[in-house]
Amino acid sequence: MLIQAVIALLQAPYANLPQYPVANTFDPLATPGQAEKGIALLTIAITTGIFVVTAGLIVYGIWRYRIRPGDDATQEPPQVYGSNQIEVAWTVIPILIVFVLIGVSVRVIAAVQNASPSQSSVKLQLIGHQWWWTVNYPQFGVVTANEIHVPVSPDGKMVTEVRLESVDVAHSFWIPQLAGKMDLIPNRINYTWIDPHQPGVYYGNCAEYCGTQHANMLLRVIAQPTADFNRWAYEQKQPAVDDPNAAEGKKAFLSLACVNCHLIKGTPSAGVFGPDLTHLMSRQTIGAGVLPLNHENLRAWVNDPQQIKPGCLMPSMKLTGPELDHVVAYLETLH
Ligand code: HEC
Ligand SMILES: [Cu+2]
Repeated sequence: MLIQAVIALLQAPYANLPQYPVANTFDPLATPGQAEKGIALLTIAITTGIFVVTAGLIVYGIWRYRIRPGDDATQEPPQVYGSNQIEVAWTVIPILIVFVLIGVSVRVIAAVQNASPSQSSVKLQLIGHQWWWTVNYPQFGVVTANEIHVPVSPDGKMVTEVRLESVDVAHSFWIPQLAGKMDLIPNRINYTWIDPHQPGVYYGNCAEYCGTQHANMLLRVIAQPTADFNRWAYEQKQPAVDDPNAAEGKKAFLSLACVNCHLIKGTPSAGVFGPDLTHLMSRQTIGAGVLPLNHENLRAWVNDPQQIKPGCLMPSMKLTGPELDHVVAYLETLH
């Protein structure tokens, strides 16, 4: 209860949406996820059958031909060599099983890949970095990081097309309840799509080992009613808030190397090596899900990200105490 209350508090902006933090492949809530669950169940059914038959035969053999009183322990049992029927059977049956599984998988892969999204689909470009995600909406002029907002698609019609790219190594997109896995590969463009049938916050992660902080390369999909999604996109498109109360922090930020790596729309800070910070405070987490976004965590992150996400590609900027306070105060105005 307490933990849930704390989580709800931390995620206040979307507290009204159901959370799906246990990413359960067997409880899919989007069309590609449902198709993939079908393959998973069929594979489990077939392999369970194989296990039961082989384990059963082994147990039967052990029991049926066990040593009994009066057996001569020095005497070898009769040796039987070769049986064409049996050899053919245990070659052909596994081949058939493999082809059935290939056929079913190919059919689902083709169905997901060839589905032609409607003209009205939301187009999203997802770029993998060590160890975070750029989330780009070219249609709306919106760039953000680590959190994907999409319209909910109760009838499977309001589809979000996801174009997957990588700037460094291979990553993989996996939101177990929606779709995946689809790799993000350098110098290649892959596509997939999602159509969450219910509003909610769906958790996912990078599913391809991509270096030290691979395990902290998390991703969230926030599926909202279309009107809420449009409002979010409109707000994200705006340049950063320019709060005069944070002028000192802004000055400090702009005088530091932060500007080489971070973009804050409407300021001279135009780096793209790190996440876009224009609407930092609209997100739920920092460091691609490593910590919830709140004052303490943000301060600790800016002070030394290497303490929180060792090996991540943001160095400690070694700010002095007052400088750190000002910069964090400025970041906290970026709603
Ligand atoms: C060398 C480039 C670089 C510099 C300089 C840099 N950062 Fe970063 N920053 C990054 C990278 C890369 C990440 C993403 C790290 C990750 O999640 O693995 C990041 C993440 C962040 C985040 C978390 C964003 C999010 O949504 O997860 C904040 C806040 C941040 N930086 C603030 C700053 C501030 C303030 C400064 C200057 C004092 C600064 N950064 C300097 C590269 C840099
Ligand atoms: Cu990765």
